[in-house]
Amino acid sequence: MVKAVAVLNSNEGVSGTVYFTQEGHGLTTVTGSLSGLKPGLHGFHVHALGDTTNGCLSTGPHFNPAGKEHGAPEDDNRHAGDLGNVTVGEDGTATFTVVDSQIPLTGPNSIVGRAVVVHGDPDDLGKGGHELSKSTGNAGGRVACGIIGLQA
Ligand SMILES: [Cu+2]
Ligand SMILES: [Zn+2]
Repeated sequence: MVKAVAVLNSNEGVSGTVYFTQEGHGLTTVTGSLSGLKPGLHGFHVHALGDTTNGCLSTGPHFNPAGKEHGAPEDDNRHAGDLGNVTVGEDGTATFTVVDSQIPLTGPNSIVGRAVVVHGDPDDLGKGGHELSKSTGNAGGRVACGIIGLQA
């Protein structure tokens, strides 16, 4: 079992922790909790770079080793980092579990050392018809992010 964690920080009052586990070469399970967000859907992605020198802006685009378009987690044509949306309740918090096949913790496409990013708006999953739908899901600003690091 390989484990990783990202502690999310923000200068907009959002915080949270996201845990990743993977058994062998199997699926990766993502569990997390977030607080300080507006209620509703928020885009949730793995971005390519573990660089927060300029806040969440410097984490680069969505992790996309296969050179595909932005999409929903269940789509064939999606970025590896496309984990869809998290749902925030009226109290501003979210707890979630995501199971995914494209975000391994080992090997050439490992997400360790990259960043998890939460956005201010819903991810349209590539289907919104906006000029940004096929690149970012038009999910708005990057309100919190954290670098994914290995855990004991
Ligand atoms: Cu993102
Ligand atoms: Zn994407």
